[in-house]
Amino acid sequence: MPSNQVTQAAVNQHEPSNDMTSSVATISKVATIVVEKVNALPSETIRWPLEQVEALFDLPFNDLLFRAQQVHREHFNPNELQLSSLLSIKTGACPEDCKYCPQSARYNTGLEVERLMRVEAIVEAAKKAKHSGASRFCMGAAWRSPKDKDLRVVEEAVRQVSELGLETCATLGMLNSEQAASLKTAGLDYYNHNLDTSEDYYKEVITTRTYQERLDTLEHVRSAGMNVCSGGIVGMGETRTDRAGLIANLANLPEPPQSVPINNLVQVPGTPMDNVEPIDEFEFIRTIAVARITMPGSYVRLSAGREEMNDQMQALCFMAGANSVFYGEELLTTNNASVEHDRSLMATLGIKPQSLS
Ligand code: SAM
Ligand code: DTB
Ligand code: SF4
Repeated sequence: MPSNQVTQAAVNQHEPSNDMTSSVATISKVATIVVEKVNALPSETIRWPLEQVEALFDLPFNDLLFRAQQVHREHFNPNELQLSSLLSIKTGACPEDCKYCPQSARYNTGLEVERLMRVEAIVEAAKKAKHSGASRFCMGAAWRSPKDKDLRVVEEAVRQVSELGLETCATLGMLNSEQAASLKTAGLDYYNHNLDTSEDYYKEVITTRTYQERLDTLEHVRSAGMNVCSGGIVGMGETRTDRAGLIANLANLPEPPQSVPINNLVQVPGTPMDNVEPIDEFEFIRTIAVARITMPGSYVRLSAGREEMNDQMQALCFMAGANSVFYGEELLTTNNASVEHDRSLMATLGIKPQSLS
């Protein structure tokens, strides 16, 4: 409510008085009401207060899944899955210290470092992904942020992959507004940049870039007119409140991300997060369901960690509202569920890959 309406409403509650003392008291009381009302106005719209997201997590499992499935059916065909293929176009030797990541130069994970791939090799991989049935091709680079000369190479790859009739996505680290605009001009459809976890837990996971820097990159991507792909990782030793905080932060962005990857930590020997207590499977499914309910129009992607999940677990994630997966034998540096297995699982469940219209 605009503050002038608040003022009028407040004034109307008070009769004018001839008594001077009482007038001053009245004016001061009105002023107090106005200030209180104005302070109560949110600076931006909070669609999902943390407590409400936590309350969803606390629902009985069947009630939560039923609600998620209802929301899912209102917005999507429940028997369709969006398939995105990933390619690591620049691997390892990353200066950042993300404790989950095998590509950080700070941890000894035995990973083979690879320089930025040539455009022709990237396009070859995209052709294979298309042939396997993917509709989107995501290019990932182990950078803190891209250098301009490297960005030109990625932009050429984006142009050529788009010409194959695939949607394009890239995840290259932090972007400034000029870099976002030039990727948009090259035809990039989606930019992936994850919040990863709650703002509170974030400092336990990454110290070399701030949460605010992540939000700034998302703002640059949104302002450039690209679709935002942003989600996080669970199973890093965070609490349920942290998971609720991550989902609330995503759902309360100026626009919910068009795509929300929910990764289950892939534990890689040599990273500080190897051997953390894995997340309970029902809690993982709950996280998917809460993402679905709070971001009804977004694609929720069952992301890393699928290779370790059995078919029943994946089916429950689809029931909870996941409608996208990473498809192809590899994620960036670790294995994914096999294409053959995914095809057979989709056939068993009567799920069809979403085609580009
Ligand atoms: N370097 C860029 C950046 O961090 O923005 C882009 C690539 S980075 C590997 C993309 C995302 O992969 C991370 O934000 C994180 O959410 C996810 N990721 C990395 N390692 C993972 C792991 N071991 N398990 C699950 N997800 C992981
Ligand atoms: C996302 O949220 N998950 C993908 C993608 N965005 C780039 C990456 C998963 C990486 C898993 C570990 C690896 O293979 O290196
Ligand atoms: Fe680097 Fe990205 Fe891995 Fe962090 S997640 S270490 S920024 S590649």
